[in-house]
Amino acid sequence: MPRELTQNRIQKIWVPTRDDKPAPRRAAGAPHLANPPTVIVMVGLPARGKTYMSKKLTRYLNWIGIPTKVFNVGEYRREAVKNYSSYDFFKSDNECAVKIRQQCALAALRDVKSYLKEEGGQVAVFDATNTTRERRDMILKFGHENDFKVFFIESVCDDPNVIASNIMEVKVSCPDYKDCNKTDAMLDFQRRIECYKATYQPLDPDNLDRDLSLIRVIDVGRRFLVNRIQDHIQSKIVYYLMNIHVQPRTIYLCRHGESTDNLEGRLGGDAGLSPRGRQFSAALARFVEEQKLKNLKIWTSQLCRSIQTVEHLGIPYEQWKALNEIDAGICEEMTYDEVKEKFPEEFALRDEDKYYYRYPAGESYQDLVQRVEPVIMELERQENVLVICHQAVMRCLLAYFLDKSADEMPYLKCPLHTVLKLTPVAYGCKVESISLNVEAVNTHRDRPEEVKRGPGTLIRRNSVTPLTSPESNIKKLRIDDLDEAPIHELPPTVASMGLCSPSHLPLALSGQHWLGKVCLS
Ligand code: ADP
Ligand code: FDP
Ligand code: F6P
Repeated sequence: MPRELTQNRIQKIWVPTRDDKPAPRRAAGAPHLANPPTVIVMVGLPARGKTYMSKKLTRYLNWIGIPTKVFNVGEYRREAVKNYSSYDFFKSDNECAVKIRQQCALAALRDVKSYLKEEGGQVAVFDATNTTRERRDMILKFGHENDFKVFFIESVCDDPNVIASNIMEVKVSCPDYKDCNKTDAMLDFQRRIECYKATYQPLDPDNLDRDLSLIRVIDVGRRFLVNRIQDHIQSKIVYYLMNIHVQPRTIYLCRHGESTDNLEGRLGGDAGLSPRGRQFSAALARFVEEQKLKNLKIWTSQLCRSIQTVEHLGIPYEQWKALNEIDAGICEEMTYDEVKEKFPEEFALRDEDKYYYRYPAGESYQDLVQRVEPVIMELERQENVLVICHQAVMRCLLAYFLDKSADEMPYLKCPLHTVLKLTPVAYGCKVESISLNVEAVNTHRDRPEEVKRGPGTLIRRNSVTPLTSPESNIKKLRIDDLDEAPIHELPPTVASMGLCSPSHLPLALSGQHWLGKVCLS
């Protein structure tokens, strides 16, 4: 018998009306979730862009609504070994250090497991070198035992200039080298890479690894080898990795100039610019000229106010329907006060959950993210681009670049007549806000104070790693056992790091070795 349906008031999706019958119990041994979680396993020598890809991919997956988190084994190791002394630690015959590294990997896998089984995560990125077949077999076994899909991403690059510039960009300033000058740090890191090379067994999709799901990213994305893609998420990951690049560039985001509807506080519509809106468009033309950018591309929406804004620039531009403002459905062209008066329940529902709230016959921020995803993908492919769009659309784009959660996105501040300049730096993005000094109305409405925010109905996290999370009660590797070890009993390399004897190592790193509170070195 088909069940009766009710429309969910926030998302306007039809769902079965609740009845009192208990949910069917899953028989023991029955197959688990229809779509089991995925562990992405990074593979490659140090300084091959694994952390860069892990973080960037995680940001993307979270933004499209797939809860994802990075587990960086380097951070677990730095937590366990406070005072890194030299590349000796990474020698394959340094038995004590090998054990520590193994335990750090196990500890990270334990966190992967609780993230995917208990915390609602869908994808975990296991960011370590994973350069030996033994390590990868261990991860495959872990995946099999827990019903997780496993997908490998290997970065292969032997260009010494690329490697040296990667080390210079991110490694010489990492906590391992806090008391070290850049030249010594560079040298030590290169020797560390040599240690890994001694035991590196690359993925072998033609033979030993032919049954694995994997992508090999070769020479910073010049070539790719893809094997056995299992599902939609994996194909999205492959598509994403094939579109990103590392060339320096700048992305500029702004809204159209002030419109006559903005002056009246009206939502949506297709009005033209106000006199101040036209002044902004002239100021934007001067600003673009001053930036002296090579091959700047300009994209607008298909709405009158954004096209009028760009027309002043006298530069060819591209119109994207995907950049049109959020469709406010039955509330189009009303002011917030009119919406509150005519549709008080809808107005309150939007305040309750602005990201998921869909206007009747219109869109939600969640819908917008789907609509602008092709714009993000194309932005990833391009170099310098200026995007002239709208308040809600700009918030969606900005949330992607700044790794903002679904909860924060609809309240990001994107004032009129202000350009945001985004420049890629290390693992993230620098943002500068440049006001072009043309007055405009304020169209931002803050989150109402009285709206209570309990835990959301769906997971809405941004991509933080457990050990760097700003949240207070996140797990942290407890290293008391290591610190209390009698240093004189240790092998020389380990003693110099103020470490443990093997017998003091928390061998399986069980749950009780993890405590609350974050401590960052
Ligand atoms: P790893 O995690 O492999 O030790 P990182 O991610 O910390 O290396 O290295 C960051 C650097 O790698 C950045 O300078 C970035 O530009 C560069 N990078 C990004 N993707 C790649 C790639 N596919 N191959 C080589 N280098 C890359
Ligand atoms: P990272 O450079 O990102 O800090 O250098 C390799 C390294 O990562 C070490 O920090 C870390 O101990 C190691 O990778 C983790 O991977 P393995 O367990 O594969 O050694
Ligand atoms: O008010 C300008 C505007 O771009 C409207 O067209 C649009 O409905 C609104 O901003 C989106 O902002 P919010 O989601 O905060 O209502």
